[in-house]
Amino acid sequence: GKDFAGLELKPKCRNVSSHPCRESSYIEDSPSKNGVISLIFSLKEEVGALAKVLRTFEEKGINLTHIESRPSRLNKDEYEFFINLEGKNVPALDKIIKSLRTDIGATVHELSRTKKKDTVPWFPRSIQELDRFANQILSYGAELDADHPGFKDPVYRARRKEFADIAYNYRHGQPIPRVTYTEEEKQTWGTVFRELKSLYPTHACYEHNHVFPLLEKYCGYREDNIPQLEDVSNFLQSCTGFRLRPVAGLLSSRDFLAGLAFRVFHSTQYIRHASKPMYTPEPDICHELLGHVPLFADPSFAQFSQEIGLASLGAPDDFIEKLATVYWFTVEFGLCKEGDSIKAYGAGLLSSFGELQYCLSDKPEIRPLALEKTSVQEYCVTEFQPIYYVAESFKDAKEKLRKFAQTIPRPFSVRYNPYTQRIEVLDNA
Ligand code: HBI
Ligand code: NLE
Ligand code: FE
Repeated sequence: GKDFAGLELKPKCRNVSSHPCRESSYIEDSPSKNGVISLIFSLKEEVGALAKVLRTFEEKGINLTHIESRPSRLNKDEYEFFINLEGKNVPALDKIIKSLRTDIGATVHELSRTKKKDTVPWFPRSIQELDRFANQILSYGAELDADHPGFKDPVYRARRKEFADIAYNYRHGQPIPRVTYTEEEKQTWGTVFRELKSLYPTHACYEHNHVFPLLEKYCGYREDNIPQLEDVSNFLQSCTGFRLRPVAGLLSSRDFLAGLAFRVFHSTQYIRHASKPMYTPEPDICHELLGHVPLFADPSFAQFSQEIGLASLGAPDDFIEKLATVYWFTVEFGLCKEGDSIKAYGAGLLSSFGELQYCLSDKPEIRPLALEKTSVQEYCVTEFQPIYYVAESFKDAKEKLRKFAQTIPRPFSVRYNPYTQRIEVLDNA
């Protein structure tokens, strides 16, 4: 089961987890779900007539999931059969229907037929529906749990449970509960803050350096103070409409990306273990506040982030995985050009004073952002990245993302209505 103490690390290689609502179609009350095909056919009453028909299905390897019979009302010497079958092998089915009609002389009515690709995974339509994600925290492999510096520390585990409870109980619209951080936690923050602040002027992108002083001025960003999510969320709302909501741990990529469509960023509130301030594979409050928040205050970057989220809504699993990879190599670990130099804008870099130095050294490989390739690049989530992708600008990254999003096989398009805070679905079918 789940470890609500939250000592769960990212899986080594991330993938899309199943969603409780995954099985339901977005077209509610659709008569036929998940590629189920229903047929009625009628046959003259005759020994072995039905067996002959069934053999045809058997030969083509089609699985029947339901069968009923009744005497025909129209033709007294006929029987009608109502069947459901799994719509996997559609070409074979077309042949069968033809053969039933011509070789056996059956009358066949197709009651319904939906192709599997028409079934769209559930996604939230209103900002309040993000409350449904609260209990969908991923649990991880035992090997990673055992690696975690806090794994054997009962005080740390108990503390993580307190943070998890805040997130589980949170509902959209409430103020984010304020936390009194311990002396040890403040010390950890202080170390991370001090080290990073000395690197930002040379290593962080322009936008990050532009916003940082505002966070110091308005949100209590200081070496001796861990800012409160509520204050930061209010600040972000006034800049770009982005808001934070507390989360107990890692969400599935699908859920996490869906939040971005509403300009909602799921933020952890706990801090990394004191023994390893330089780098942690998990998101923590340092990562969210120092890495992500400054960029969500930038309008162009905020829009880029939201568009990844919009592209993800109702997308098939393989596409979610690609978008999560794009997110990884941009929002988390992106580099960008600035004149003749290269700077970091990825939050995973801007929150790790180990990796921030490493990423601009001559050790890693650097490639231009190209989403067909970037979206399928494998990566490891527990070590410094061996490869980084460089964007020309946020505007350029956004244009590339838009082109890429057009390749999603979706029978509809979406847009966000900020007045109602709802997703509007435009049917393209
Ligand atoms: N969940 N809480 C949280 N924070 C993240 O940064 C996060 C996540 N779930 C998935 C995820 N990141 C990545 O898979 C992205 O690639 C989407
Ligand atoms: N490695 C980052 C850090 O130490 O802050 C966190 C990355 C979270 C994806
Ligand atoms: Fe992150």
